[in-house]
Amino acid sequence: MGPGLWGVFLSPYIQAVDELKIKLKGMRSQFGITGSTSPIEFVTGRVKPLASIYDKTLEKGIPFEPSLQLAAELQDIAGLRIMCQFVDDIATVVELIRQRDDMKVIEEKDYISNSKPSGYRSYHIIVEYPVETISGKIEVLAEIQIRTLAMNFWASIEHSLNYKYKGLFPEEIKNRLQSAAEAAFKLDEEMSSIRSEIQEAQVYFSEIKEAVNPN
Ligand code: 0O2
Repeated sequence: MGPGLWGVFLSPYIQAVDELKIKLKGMRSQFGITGSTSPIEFVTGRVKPLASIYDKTLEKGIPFEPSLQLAAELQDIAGLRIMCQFVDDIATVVELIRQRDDMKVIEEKDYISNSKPSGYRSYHIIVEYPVETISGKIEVLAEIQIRTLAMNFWASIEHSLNYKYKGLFPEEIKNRLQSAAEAAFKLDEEMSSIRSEIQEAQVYFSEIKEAVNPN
């Protein structure tokens, strides 16, 4: 397979990630405009690198070539991530996504109620998203991961260690990661319990900012 074919195969995914990033960031700014606190802290997006696509095809035992099978089995070639301050914000964001009619929810995976054995916590939504191309409409799958800042902190560190140790953690690191996951969970609980105080402070500071700089 030459790179040309991969370029053609991946281009609607690039388009989907670009569009979805704008749309999800748009949700965040709309909360800002209406003066309410946003359940979205920040949004990131990426197209899965070819090397990771390759690793996934080995894992799944499918051919490494641009195909309908690959598009159906790798549901996170287009990947979006939404970070929230509080655990409760995740349900709000999930509902906002379910209500949209520019994307269709295909599947939801709740790794918050059921965390992975690694300690990973996050809420995943697979959506079908239509991309308009010069040769017509293409429906692509995209994975939206919704998590708190604490869940994201843990996952990004675990992800880079995973890369370093190729998934084979020494026992001590594995145990430390599990206790770090527990600490992140406790941090989320603590933050939720003082949520109202934090939000009152945020409204107070944004009013001061507004008064000082009305534009
Ligand atoms: P990357 O580098 O983020 O792209 P699948 O592997 O997709 O067939 P599954 O379990 O149905 O199997 O998919 P899942 O778990 O819903 O989504 C996989 C993605 O979730 C991963 O993508 C990670 O982004 C994230 N994830 C899942 N488990 C863990 C974990 O234990 N630690 C961390 N840090 N992230 C996790 P990739 O392709 O594995 O990696």
